[in-house]
Amino acid sequence: MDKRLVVMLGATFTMMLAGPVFGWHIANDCEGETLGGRPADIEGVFWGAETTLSNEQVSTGAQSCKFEIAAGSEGWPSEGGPLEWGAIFSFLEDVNVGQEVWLRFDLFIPAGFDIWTNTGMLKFIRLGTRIDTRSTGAMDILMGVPSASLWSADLERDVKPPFVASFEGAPKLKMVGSRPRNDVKTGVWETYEVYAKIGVSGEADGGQSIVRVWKNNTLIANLANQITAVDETGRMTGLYLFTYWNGTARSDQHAYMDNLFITNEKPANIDENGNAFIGGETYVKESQNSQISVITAPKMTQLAK
Ligand SMILES: [Ca+2]
Repeated sequence: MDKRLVVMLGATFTMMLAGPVFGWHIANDCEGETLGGRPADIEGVFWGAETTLSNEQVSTGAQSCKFEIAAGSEGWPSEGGPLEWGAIFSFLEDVNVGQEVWLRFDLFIPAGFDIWTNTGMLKFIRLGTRIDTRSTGAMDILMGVPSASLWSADLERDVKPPFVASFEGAPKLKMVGSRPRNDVKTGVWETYEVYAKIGVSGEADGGQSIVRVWKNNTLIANLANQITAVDETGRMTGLYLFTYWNGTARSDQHAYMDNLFITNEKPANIDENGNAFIGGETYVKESQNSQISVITAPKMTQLAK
């Protein structure tokens, strides 16, 4: 059979299996409404009870979203809520196995912010996941507590990374970025971006799943062995920003978020490694020699001979 025909049939069959993907995006710049008030919950967006529109620090326009948590709070009280710390953005359509999602936002962490929890990790960027029958927790990007040592299964040693990735559906810590180069900087706006392709096995293991993390447009993790689903009905359902503080906050804390963008459509921008990403302006330039937690896929062997 003609080689090109095989490739075309393969592509058509894949499209039929996956079905058409509805392109969507979510954008939120924290503008409008009432300065000092809590932004309104709309269309799958749920703001923590302690969120206000602020002009104390601004990335775009005249306002940002200020997240607050009081000393002694869990942020999302385990006795049943309501959510206090952070926000939830439901995707406009679930991101199923084989599909992709990109998200990016600006974050301002003030000087003195206490990155501390009783697990050694502060919940930060959380992608909610489920299968047909139940929740499978979040695909988490967490801030590493500076004083805590964490066990890396990939490296088989204790490490102190600035960020950690772990999928609650199959927990295993993966290091994201390196200290001090990629540490959370205080008193300045920084930009975070995450890409995920959903799958039950990693690209590096012949599957589809991969997670990438950029900080200030620099790739700080390329996790090609990160699984994101426990079976073929797996999907991502939304972004949970912060939301829960393990062991409760030791003192009052706040942070500012602005310029959020989430999309399932491949962005036109390409990073310096050739990966599609949202990209755009940043306030901080990461070092050109930024160390990346790279877990590479094996070189593709020629498909058709
Ligand atoms: Ca804004």
